[in-house]
Amino acid sequence: MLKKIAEALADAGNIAILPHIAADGDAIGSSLALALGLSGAGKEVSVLLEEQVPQIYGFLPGLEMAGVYGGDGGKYDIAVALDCGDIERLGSRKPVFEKAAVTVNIDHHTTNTGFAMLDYVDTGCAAAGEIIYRLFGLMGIDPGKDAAICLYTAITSDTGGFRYSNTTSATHIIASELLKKGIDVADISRRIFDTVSPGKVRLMGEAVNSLELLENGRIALMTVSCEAMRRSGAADEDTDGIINIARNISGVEAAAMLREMENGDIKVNLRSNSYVDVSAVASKYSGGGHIKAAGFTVRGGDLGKVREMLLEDLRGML
Ligand SMILES: [Mn+2]
Repeated sequence: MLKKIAEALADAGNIAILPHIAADGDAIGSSLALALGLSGAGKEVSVLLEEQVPQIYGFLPGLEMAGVYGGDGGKYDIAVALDCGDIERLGSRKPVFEKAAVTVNIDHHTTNTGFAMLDYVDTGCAAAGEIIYRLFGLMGIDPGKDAAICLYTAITSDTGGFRYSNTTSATHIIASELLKKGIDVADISRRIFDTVSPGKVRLMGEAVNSLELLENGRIALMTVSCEAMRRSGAADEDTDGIINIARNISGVEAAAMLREMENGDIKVNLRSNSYVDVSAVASKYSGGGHIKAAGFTVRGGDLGKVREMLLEDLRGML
């Protein structure tokens, strides 16, 4: 299937690349890498985003090919959904995808619904970036330093710096190849993992203050209200990774962060450490993800009720 996708891309003239909403390092990194590789092969490529690129990814090469989708609705030979578990993850860009002559879905989420004409889902890959690296191999594209920076960012993001259980021997082999392109690993790592905005630090404080340890410390729950979000002055992207504060507490198996959105929705982030399958919990609420990292959104939910439902699900999985 990946070969089929490689052939379809080789035949296409103009290509749209669509990372998931609230794009993370893997979604943005793999999209920009693919854009760089394909434009180097003479294709006309646009990366259409749902929102502005988070500041921490502002250093990535290829951003000149990316922009926030404005609803103009161009028609593309191929639209590629990247790192998207289902079609709803395209948000307002769904029509762009559906109007394309050929639709492609490249992903690594276990909950992927297979929504394109050409679906390639490899749950054994730690990041969508690994799949893009392989796709380059099939297309005879040699990633230059710029694409290598993007792919390394994608892979290091989704593996938490090669620390999560999704990290495989292949992950390291690909990273090794990327390092041969002369990328500055220390610089990328510092930008991705060690740089925090003042708003994020304050938000961490809010999250820690809300922390509850339940079921003999096996469940950790954090709640961030609209009010707390406003007080901290944090941006949306600053919520990224905060769940790890709860997950990392010794004795915790399942961690959840409930966030009240301005529009009344409740956004839930889930993490587990060894045996709880949080993607199963997320799927129950039409969300998705991976076994140890997943999430879902309850439209117009009540924070207290969502908390109760979720706790019941998590208790049942301990
Ligand atoms: Mn990913």
